[in-house]
Order: sequence, then C-alpha cells, then structure tokens
Amino acid sequence: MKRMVIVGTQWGDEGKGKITDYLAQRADLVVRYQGGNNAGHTVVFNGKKYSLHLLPSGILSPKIENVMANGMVINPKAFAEELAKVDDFNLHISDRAHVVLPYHQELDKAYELSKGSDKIGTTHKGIGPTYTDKASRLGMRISSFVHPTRFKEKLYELIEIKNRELTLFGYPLLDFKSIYDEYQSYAKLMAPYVTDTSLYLNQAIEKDQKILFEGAQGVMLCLDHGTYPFVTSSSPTASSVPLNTGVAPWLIDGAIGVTKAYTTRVGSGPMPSEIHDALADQIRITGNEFGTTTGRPRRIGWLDTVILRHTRRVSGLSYLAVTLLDVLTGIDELKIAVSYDFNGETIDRIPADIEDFMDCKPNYITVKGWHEDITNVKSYDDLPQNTKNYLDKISELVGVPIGMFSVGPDREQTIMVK
Ligand code: 2SA
Ligand code: MG
Repeated sequence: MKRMVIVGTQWGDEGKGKITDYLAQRADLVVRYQGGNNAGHTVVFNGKKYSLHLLPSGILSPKIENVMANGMVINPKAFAEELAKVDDFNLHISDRAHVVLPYHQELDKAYELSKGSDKIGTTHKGIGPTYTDKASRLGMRISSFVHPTRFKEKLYELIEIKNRELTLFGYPLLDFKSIYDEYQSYAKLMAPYVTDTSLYLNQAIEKDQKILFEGAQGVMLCLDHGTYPFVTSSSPTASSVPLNTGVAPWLIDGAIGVTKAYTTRVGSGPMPSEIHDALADQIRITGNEFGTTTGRPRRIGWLDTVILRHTRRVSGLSYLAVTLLDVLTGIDELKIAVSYDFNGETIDRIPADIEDFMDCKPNYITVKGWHEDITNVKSYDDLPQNTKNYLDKISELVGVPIGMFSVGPDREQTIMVK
C-alpha cells in the first residue's frame, strides 16, 4: 500500500509520531493535513527526543519531503521556533493553509473563560478561532501572508474587526504595527517553502511515490464525528484527507489506526472507561501520560472498543498499530469495554448529544494480564501468551487486524506483525 493515512483512533496521543517515524523510513513524503501546533508528536531520532507540534514527523530525515497541507492552521511564530531546531530538511507549505494570528489565541482564551465550568480545555493555541475565521471568510491564507503587500493590507482590516470582538470581551486592543513588524519577519522565513501542495502531491502520486498522511489528535476529537463540543476544530479522520490535501479519495490506499493499549484523554468531556484509582496513577507515571504541548496530566481509562468500532466506521481503518503495550505489564487483570449501558439499553454506538454520552456506562470483559518484561521482544511470536491474547481480543472486537505494536519509545521497539 503506497499511500496510507496515520489516524489516531482515540482522543489523541496514541503514539502517531512514533508510528509515522517508523513507517517514514520507507516513505518518500510525510504530510500533515489538519490541526496546527495544538498537536504534540514525540519522535526519538539518533537517541535525541524531539517534540514536534507543527512540522511533519519526517522533518528529521533529509531523505523525506514534508508537506503541511491546506487543511492545517499555521502559527508563524511557533513555526519559526520549531524550524530553528531542525536542519537538513525538505518542506513544502500549502498556499491555502490558514494563518493563526495573535488575536486567535486571545479569542481562544476569551471563549474558554466565558464558558466557565463548561470549558473545552483547549490548548489555548488559537486553533478554534482560526478555523472559525476560515469558515466565516475572515481568515488569512498563507498565500496572502507571504505576499509582499497584501499581508499588510489584510492584517490591517482584520485587526480592526477583531479588535471590536476583543473589546466585547473586555480584552486590550491589539496594536497593528507591532504585530505587523514581528510577523513580517516570519513571513519572509516561510515564503521560500510556500507552494501549491495539491499540485505537488498529485505530481508525486504520478511518479508513484510513497506517501504517509500524518493525522494529529484523534477521531474522538473530530469536529463532526467526535464528542462535540469537547472536540478540536478540524477532522482527524482518514476521510478528511482528500479535502484537506487536494488529493482524490480513490488515490488513498488505506489507514493505519494508531491505538493506545488503554485510553487517555486530555481536556474536558466524557470518557466512559475512565478510572480514578491508584492504577490510573501507575499507568500515568509508567506511560508518561502528560501533554506534549501543555504538560497537562492525561486522564486514564481502560481500552474502549465501542470507540474503536466507531472510529473504524467513520474514518476507515485497514489495520491497527497498538502502542504502549509495555505500560500494561504487571497488571493482573485487564478490562476492555465492549458495549455501553444507556438508560437500561445495551448499545454499540456513540450518542450524538454529549448529555447522553455522559449517561453511558461501559460493559466490560476481563482478560488476564502478563508480568513478563516485553520491552525487548522482536516479534509477535516472542510475546507472552497473555499479551498475544490481549492483542487478538482487540483485533476480534474491532474487526481489524493488528498490523503493528510497540513496546517502548525506540524505533526497534516498534514491531510489524507478519
Ligand atoms: P484545541 O486546542 O481547540 O484543539 O482543543 C480542543 C480539544 O482537543 C484536545 N486536543 C488534544 N488532545 C490530545 N492531545 C493533543 N495534543 C497535545 C499532545 C496536547 C497537550 O499531543 O499532548 O500537550 O496538552 C490535543 N490537541 C487538542 C484538547 O485537549 C481539547 O479537549
Ligand atoms: Mg500528542
């Protein structure tokens, strides 16, 4: 399969960066297609740990062409900071992606504050307001941002409008001149990389090149198919790739569903299989479950296959890559959610209304855990029988084969299942 999508099947942080990095060894291009610097992808390269937020996970390899496609929202300041940390890379930025500007971050905070206890728990990176402006036709495309004169004109007009909005929230007014002066330098830095990436991708496809489309966040955070309103403002599904990159749907071969061996969530919103006991703390520490972008502790829960079947339906999944399997070592019994009890009815779907989803209580099955150290296994056959049983059970319940699993952060700890 030449053109595959890496999809987070839960609420993000499934280890997509690690899986992308592993598969990128055999890819020609790595493409980010949605979100912005709300993402946090940890990649270990030559023994050094990198936290990527905006740049695609192939950026550390000089052999790979990296694309930031039209579906992304790009914060120029964050871009400049991240670019300074890498060298010897190939990068192409879509002229149709949208720019995150300082007022987007201010408005992100203002909206959250005004929601009080119902706040989403966003990353405060201005992602929602930038996509809102894109839909309201008040956004700024990268093409205008890097243009020698249009950026100044458009920014001036937009700041006038946005200052009115900030005034309503009692926020200080933004100063056009200082933002323009600062952002102009980022525009100069970005300009050489800007191109029509749909054209570029379609040319790569004509040359039969191998492409990985790297999702950020996870399907449960999808604006359409996730736990609305506790979602991000883009679609992390495989089905969003054609729109967000300008590539025909039938030119994409399949999707790899990256699934954590348990469940985590950062930010507010329901999570039926959440656990709060000492075991949750143990998993959080062992799995280093703290946000890459914000450092927030992640909420912990059992694996929930209602969610994974939902993800399979709404996104499409060819096979699963089960990550962080080693974190479950030493737990006597593992629970897996297989359906929900919803007002006395057993259901296998996610209700659309968040109030109904909050009423869903998971029904679990219990499987035996394992105590053997699995961090050095080199194949599926090397795994203890109970670990194999756990993986087999997940595959059976989700109806998708397990193609890969990982038992640690290093490349050698990601293993293909033959
Ligand atoms: P936003 O900022 O508008 O996208 O927030 C809306 C919701 O989406 C969640 N969200 C995430 N959840 C998990 N991981 C994300 N990326 C970072 C990471 C997060 C971090 O990889 O660790 O460092 O805290 C991510 N990005 C957005 C967010 O929590 C809200 O629930
Ligand atoms: Mg992450």
